[in-house]
Amino acid sequence: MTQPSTITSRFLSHPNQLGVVAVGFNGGQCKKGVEAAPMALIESGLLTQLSEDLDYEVHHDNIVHYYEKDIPAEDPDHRGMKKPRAVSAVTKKLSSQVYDYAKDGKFILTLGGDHSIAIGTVSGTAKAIRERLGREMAVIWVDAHADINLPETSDSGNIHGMPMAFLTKLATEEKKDIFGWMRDEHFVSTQKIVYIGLRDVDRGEKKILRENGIKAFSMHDIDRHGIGRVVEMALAHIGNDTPIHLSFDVDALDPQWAPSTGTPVRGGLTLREGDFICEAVHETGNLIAMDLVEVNPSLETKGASETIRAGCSLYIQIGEVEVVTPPEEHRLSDTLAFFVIGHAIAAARNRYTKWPADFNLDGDVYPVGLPRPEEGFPKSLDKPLVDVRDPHDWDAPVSLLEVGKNGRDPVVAFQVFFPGVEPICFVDLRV
Ligand SMILES: [Mn+2]
Repeated sequence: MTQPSTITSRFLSHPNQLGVVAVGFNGGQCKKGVEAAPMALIESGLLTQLSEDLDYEVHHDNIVHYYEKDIPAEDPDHRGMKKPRAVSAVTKKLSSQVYDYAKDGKFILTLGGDHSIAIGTVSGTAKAIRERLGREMAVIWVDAHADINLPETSDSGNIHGMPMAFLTKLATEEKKDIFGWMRDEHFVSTQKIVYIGLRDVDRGEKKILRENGIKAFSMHDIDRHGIGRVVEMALAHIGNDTPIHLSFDVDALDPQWAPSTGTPVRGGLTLREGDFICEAVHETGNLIAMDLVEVNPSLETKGASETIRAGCSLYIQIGEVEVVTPPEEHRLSDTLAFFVIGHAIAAARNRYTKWPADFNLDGDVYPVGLPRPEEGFPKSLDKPLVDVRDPHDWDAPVSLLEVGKNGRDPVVAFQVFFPGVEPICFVDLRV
């Protein structure tokens, strides 16, 4: 049930225009297949969905870039880094591609590729934001890994484990053809980056995070506080007046949802938690760019389409959310719930066309979590029939999930979306 975004963007002059860069690059790691992800995402209808369902004006050159011409023939290891010149040349080019869209105030979507490409995407948006707004940008890095190894602390030498180090200037290199192209305008501050989803951090990386006071929320923190609170804390750390670049590594998700990725780690985010991060960050009005990386359709081919679908789901969250007034303490009070539900019932009675100006709540309403078995609750709530949302006099998004029959009585179920809590589902049996 996708909806055009109603979020007001703070930092984009053309928030409804998407600059899309498809980056078929795998040189930051050693497994083939990740270069095929952009095509797979596009073939699964991602761009069509963004333009037709979410009303974005998609700007895309209709090319998946493989950067063959930029990749040097000779590329020996340097300081232990594998394919340093290839990654450097590709990210340099990508940085300027991203910058070209971002300097016009478009929203940037990048389809990766392995995570080394973030050296290009983040540096491109950071430069554009500095020029356009004279501001520092923040980065939310959703990942199982911290990707902040220095060349010297990396065991593998794969640069997809180092992009954060180069982007924060913790790793530097003089050689022009090995990231020596990066300038002050391309970097981000260690105080403006936040991690979510970490669960496989190298010892050297832990030291780097600690010594630089970098904010990181691990899966442990998510278990302890819940995803809603973690995202709130992450956003609070960044501050409300800061443009955000969201770099999402699909390996942040548990392999159950996204098995087809180069370095899967068990114990990750649910797809719903991943979606929530994208929604909640978009909802701030501060999101200016998003990358999705490390989808590798050739690994775990059984799970490939699932992984691609998960990837599409993450992207389309930039349209899904609507602005709502967060209820006190992020908990839906009974009164408020009944108020919302009353509207939904009334709207349902009005053939789902609009909210009535006034309504009477005269049916009993029960949260789905407290079913009365004798009433025969509908088993499946996953088939949306109609979306009861009309913000004209009430701005809580309510989604009618299913209308069925319970004996002779119609059954209505709906979900209420508030930031910071899982969607709350209700069923009414006596509409
Ligand atoms: Mn990563």
